[in-house]
Amino acid sequence: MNGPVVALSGGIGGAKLALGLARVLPPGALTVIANTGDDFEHLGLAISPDLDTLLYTLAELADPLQGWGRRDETWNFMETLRQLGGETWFALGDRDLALHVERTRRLAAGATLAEVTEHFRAHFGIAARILPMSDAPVRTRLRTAAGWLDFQDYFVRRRCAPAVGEIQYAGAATAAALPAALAALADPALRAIVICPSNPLLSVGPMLAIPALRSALQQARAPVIAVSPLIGGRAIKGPTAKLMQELGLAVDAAEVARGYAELIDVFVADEADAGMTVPDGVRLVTAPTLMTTLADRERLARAVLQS
Ligand code: FO1
Repeated sequence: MNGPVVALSGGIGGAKLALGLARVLPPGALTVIANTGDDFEHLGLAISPDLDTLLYTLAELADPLQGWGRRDETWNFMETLRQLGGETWFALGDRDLALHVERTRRLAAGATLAEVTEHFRAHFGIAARILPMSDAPVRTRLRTAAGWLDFQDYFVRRRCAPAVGEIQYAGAATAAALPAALAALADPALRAIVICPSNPLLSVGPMLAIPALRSALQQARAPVIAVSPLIGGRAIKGPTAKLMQELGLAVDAAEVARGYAELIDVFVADEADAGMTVPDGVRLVTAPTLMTTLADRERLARAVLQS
């Protein structure tokens, strides 16, 4: 049956399925709620990596290899910054930089993060809605032997090397969920809610740590469908498996499903994990979840919507 779909997504992996969903659904049927726990201020700029990855991916402007940033990029700013002795551990392409400068200007002028994102979505001609999980700051932080680290310091600067003992979503407990996100989740015509295959701990966790978002999923009449970010116990990209191991969690899809237990109706896992167990009340669906090509993204999106 038809009807709107809401997807919860972080950066690269989630954005791939978001694109697949956007391409198989009628224009305007998809709303993506994005993680903002990776956001930070850098070089005086307000940077929202997962919102930007979703904008570029849904605009089909994303760098196909990196997954983040733009494919049509030049690097004069970074090269000159390096020559000037500036901080260059976080790569900002020239075109990407313009978006951060404009977001920073609009925020300083009093716009909300949702308003700025809406402006960029319209500019890129993206049919799907892209909503930050909140306009209030939520910051993922990680406790390591080197002390508590901000997200991008851990993820980019230190390349996820430090062992993590604890993850904190600072601000999530008091952050107001974006009203438009709650409205989308409460839509009686909703066909499905999809938790994209983003890192459960780093990208989905911050969203589910916002009380109103979590309860919106619990109360949703539409089926909640989570897609596994692991295949055969391995992450396609990023530190999911390493983090789960460091936090003493089983490193497999069953653990991910357990983490979502009271929120989801369906768990979509790769055929490699067909024998896995899922919590009571959760239905297991298996499908190829590796998304290398655009056709893969669309195929998985169809499998999710038909699950
Ligand atoms: N990730 C990296 O691994 N290295 C980078 O230099 C980097 C720069 C960057 C710039 C803008 C942006 O929106 C994202 C960027 N990312 C970079 C990715 C980002 O750190 C991650 O995609 C998310 O925070 C995790 O999903």
